[in-house]
Amino acid sequence: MPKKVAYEGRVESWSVMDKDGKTDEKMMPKLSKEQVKEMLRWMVLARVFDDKCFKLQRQGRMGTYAQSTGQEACQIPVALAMQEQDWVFPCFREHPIILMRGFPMAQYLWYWGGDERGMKVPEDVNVFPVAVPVGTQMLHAVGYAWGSKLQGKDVATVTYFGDGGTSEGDFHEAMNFAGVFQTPTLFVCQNNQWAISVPRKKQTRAETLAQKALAYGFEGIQVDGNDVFAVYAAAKHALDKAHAGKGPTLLELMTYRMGDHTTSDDAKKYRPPEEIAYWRERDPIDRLKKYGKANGLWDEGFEQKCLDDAVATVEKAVEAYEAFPKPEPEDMFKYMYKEMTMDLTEQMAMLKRWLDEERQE
Ligand SMILES: Cc1ncc(C[n+]2csc(CCOP(=O)(O)OP(=O)(O)O)c2C)c(N)n1
Ligand SMILES: [Mg+2]
Repeated sequence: MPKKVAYEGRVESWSVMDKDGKTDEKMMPKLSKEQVKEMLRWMVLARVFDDKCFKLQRQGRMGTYAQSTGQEACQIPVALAMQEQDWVFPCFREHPIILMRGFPMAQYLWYWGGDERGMKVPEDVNVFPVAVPVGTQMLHAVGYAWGSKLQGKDVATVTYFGDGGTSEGDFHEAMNFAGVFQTPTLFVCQNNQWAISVPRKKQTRAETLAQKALAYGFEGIQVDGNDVFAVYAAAKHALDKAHAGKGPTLLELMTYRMGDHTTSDDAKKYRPPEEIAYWRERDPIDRLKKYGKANGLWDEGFEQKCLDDAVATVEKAVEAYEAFPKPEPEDMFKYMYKEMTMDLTEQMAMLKRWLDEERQE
């Protein structure tokens, strides 16, 4: 007799630490005290960096900037779980992981200052350039992982994207390819609830984003993205699998974009204050601090030292960034391709004429 069997399509949801910093010992990943402190230091540095960039933009010292505040726990533990030879394929809100993976801070600021030369990634930094077009980087990550696999190299790739990014064709193509070819890829979806002014519920009718992995034949896990321990445990699990030749994983990290979409946005126009208050209570740094205090890893002295060191590092990088050579307006045409196309040549000539006229007036 044929039977009807309901397809549940449910995914696991992982959390280790509650909003008051209490952990579930059964779920707690193995981490040394020094590793926990390292995560705290990096999260504080990322927050200080973010705050400084916002101010630099407001002072006219930097270009449009996308803040990462509130999403630090989606990134710092992943960097810690990665092996040295692994690669990150970011979108545009991944400052914490990009910096922790060794991208020089002053050079990174150079890029956000509007100069593409900043994205000439140093040879020894396994990070792909920032991808502003939503979704493209996922395909790059899968392609790189597949190439490495064919070459017999033990390399995993980690790609970041947002809840909005899951509506792009690139996401589905990358996920399908990764599933079919079992590439060592970790897909990290930072579900920060909004894609500019579009809420998560308008991206998909599906209950979770994590379950999308099931359709492509691999594991998807929903994770509390403001809980460093849950993110570390899930990333380690996925990366261990990738390195063991067991294919890709999708993590949906539940988090919140605490700031505006970018410095060109005003989120007050579309987000209720209660929602922000709810997430502020779940701030990933505060939660880890509470854990640290209760477990003898955090006190006022340590907090002050973390802050002082972070401010000094960021100020030094800003000074170096502002001393870099400024681009000429023509550079934006020259930089695009190895050889300029006819269109670009014409456009550059037009701009030159216009600038010459301006200078004469
Ligand atoms: C292909 C493409 N379409 C549209 C945009 C404009 N845009 C930039 S960010 C963004 C929303 C992205 O939302 P999400 O993926 O959730 O990432 P988040 O900004 O929340 O981190 C859009 C529509 C773009 N950069 N690229
Ligand atoms: Mg989003």
